[in-house]
Amino acid sequence: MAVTEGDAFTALNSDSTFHNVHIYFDANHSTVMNFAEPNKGTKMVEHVKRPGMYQLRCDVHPWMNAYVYVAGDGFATVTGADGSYKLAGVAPGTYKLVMWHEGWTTKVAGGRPEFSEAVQQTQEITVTAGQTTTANFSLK
Ligand SMILES: [Cu+2]
Repeated sequence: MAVTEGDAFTALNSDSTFHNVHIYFDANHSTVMNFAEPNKGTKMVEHVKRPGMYQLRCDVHPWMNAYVYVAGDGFATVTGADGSYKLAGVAPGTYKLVMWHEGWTTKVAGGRPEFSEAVQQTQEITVTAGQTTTANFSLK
């Protein structure tokens, strides 16, 4: 998911089993917080204060893994199932557009599936007033 700096995101345990939400700042893999959700209905609400990519893991269930991107400039989105995306309300100007995709090949290390390195691509784009700018990325 993608959020903006200062936004809150919620992790709700909807299962009748113990989970925890272990949040790492992805740039240096340091722990930001580690929150136990022992019961169904336990909820963690986190206000993210530092832009960047965060990885969320459950230490109980090694296959449970997610990423949250915190946009410092207020512009971020997640693609739809068909890969399309839209960023609205961008002021005219020239920008660096970054596409990030988590790794999709796995190997098992210590009982936890480890994904390959994320893929990141960058394009310089120019947004013109009253026009739609198109920028496509290709993953191979
Ligand atoms: Cu879990």
